[in-house]
Amino acid sequence: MSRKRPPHGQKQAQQKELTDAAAIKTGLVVVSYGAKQDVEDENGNVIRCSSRRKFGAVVCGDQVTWQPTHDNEGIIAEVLPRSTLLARPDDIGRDKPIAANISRIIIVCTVKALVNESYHLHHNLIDRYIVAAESLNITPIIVLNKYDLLSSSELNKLNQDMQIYQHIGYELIYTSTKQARGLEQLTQQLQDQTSVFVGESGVGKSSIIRSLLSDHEIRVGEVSASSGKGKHTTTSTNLYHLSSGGNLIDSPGVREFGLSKIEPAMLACNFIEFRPYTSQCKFNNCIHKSEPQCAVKQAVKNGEINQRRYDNYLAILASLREQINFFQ
Ligand SMILES: Nc1nc2c(ncn2[C@@H]2O[C@H](COP(=O)(O)OP(=O)(O)O)[C@@H](O)[C@H]2O)c(=O)[nH]1
Ligand SMILES: [Mg+2]
Ligand SMILES: [Zn+2]
Repeated sequence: MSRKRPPHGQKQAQQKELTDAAAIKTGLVVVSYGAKQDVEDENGNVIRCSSRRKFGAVVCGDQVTWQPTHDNEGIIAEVLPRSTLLARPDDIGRDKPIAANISRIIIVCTVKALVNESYHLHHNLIDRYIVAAESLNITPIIVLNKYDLLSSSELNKLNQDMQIYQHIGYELIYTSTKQARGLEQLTQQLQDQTSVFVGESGVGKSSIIRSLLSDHEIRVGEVSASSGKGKHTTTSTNLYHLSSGGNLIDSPGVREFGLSKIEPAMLACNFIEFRPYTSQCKFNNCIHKSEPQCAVKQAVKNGEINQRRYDNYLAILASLREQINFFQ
């Protein structure tokens, strides 16, 4: 399909004709290709729609109103208010929206990444994802996939390392799509929620989602995705329905997560186990780094706050400050 814009003057004539201006319908965006979206109507039919530029990005999970056009497509009339918006930074540090109205964030990591020599990088990544989720007021769930690849001694080490997350209150689920392990436990957490799966490429996000869906849902998603100007599920963000209730969003674009909106002074609130201590610091603008009489640092010393989580706090704090210097 040509991407050329119509020459000046023809634009008006080429604008899509609405069938009936009064026929405004509601719908849910199930695939977003940038300027076009697939919108699911109340009867489960999927309609290709265009959106006007003034809306900015219209993304998976958006609730919209739309009007049918004569060519069996539609035009999005309005994007309804969002409860949450997940974004990632683009090349120049601006937030690029990925998915809307999310109520669950599933952080996926592979067990191997957490036992190899670069495991601390992956712990840092998990903590970054947790911060991003907490900053949206969403409690994340940690999924450790490819359980089948782990030896029993590796499992022992991993169990010990990861206990901290369960200790501070996060759900931790070991999964294997090869052995169908952990999938029921995960499904329970996804019930009636709109969940987005985040994590590095290759950790098994799409595989897990496919294992949770019925054949029907996978087919519907694939047909819809393959009609999208040659794009397919590896480049577009897709929303699928769980047969037991709830939506799953698979996105290739959430390897990195937008932490850019977080003020350095507010970072500690997103480390939930720091919260009981932050109000006890001597200075109320304490960033828990080098200030005297800092209750958070004292709690680390006392072993009440995990040292590794605190180290990751400092690393994320430093990266937020770098971002600020870089983009100002
Ligand atoms: N051994 C093993 N491999 C898996 C598992 N889950 C996914 N994979 C493989 O990991 C690779 C990447 O999976 P994919 O779902 O595309 O990852 P994504 O990039 O996170 O969506 C594929 O080759 C999958 O077959 C698992 O539980 N165990
Ligand atoms: Mg994928
Ligand atoms: Zn402090």
